[in-house]
Amino acid sequence: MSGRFITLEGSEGAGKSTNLEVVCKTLVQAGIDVYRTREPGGTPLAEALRKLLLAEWDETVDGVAELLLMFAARRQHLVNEIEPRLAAGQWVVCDRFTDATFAYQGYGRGLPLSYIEALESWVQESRRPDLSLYLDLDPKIGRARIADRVQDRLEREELMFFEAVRQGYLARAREQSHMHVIDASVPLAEVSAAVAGVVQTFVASQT
Ligand code: Z5A
Repeated sequence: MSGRFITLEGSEGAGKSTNLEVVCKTLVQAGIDVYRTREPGGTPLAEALRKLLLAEWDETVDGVAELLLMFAARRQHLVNEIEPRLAAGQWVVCDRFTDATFAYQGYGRGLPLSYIEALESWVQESRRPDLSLYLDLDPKIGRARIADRVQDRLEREELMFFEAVRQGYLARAREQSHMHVIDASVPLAEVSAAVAGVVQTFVASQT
């Protein structure tokens, strides 16, 4: 049997890194062989593209150029890591995937969603996440949580950008059945319990 593809999404400060551990631990406890990875990144070339994407430049970074770099990294990651592992029966847990592209480049940057849909079909063929957990948080609260962190090019965007990103995720969650919204404004233990619950229900539905 092929593996399952699970992704975790959220705005900055929503607790993504912390809860990725919870997703992996819940799967391991269920006896599942898990591979953890992230986007942009996940292979040497894709990690190099991540560095370029998050770096500051002495020029405006064009939104379409940013979008194409995201998908170039994604293609490399899919072909060299994600697809072979899923085919071998391993479950892949990925920190962000294409729902992030719809939210950040689509709703945040204002690029036409049709560009992203076309790239999604070309680059990913039929691959889509089987389950995606979106940690939802008011960006003002998220910003406060990561105030002491050195910020990269994307994290330095205005609050308005992150409000649009959040609306993008919520719009997608209304349309896409693979997405589950989790309230990330409550204490971490409660968020993690909700994350573990969704993962356990998903595992039970697959066996
Ligand atoms: N990006 C894109 O634009 N397009 C794409 O297609 C893709 C990505 C795939 C890098 O991603 C950037 O790439 C990202 C989107 C863009 N840019 N932004 N902004 P990333 O995933 O590496 O970036 P990140 O959002 O900064 O990830 P992160 O650090 O893993 O997320 P986090 O949610 O901030 O994680 P955290 O470290 O677990 O939590 C932050 C702090 O909050 C920490 O001190 C926790 O202890 C605290 N926390 C967490 N939960 C709680 C609760 N419930 N209560 C109180 N405090 C909490």
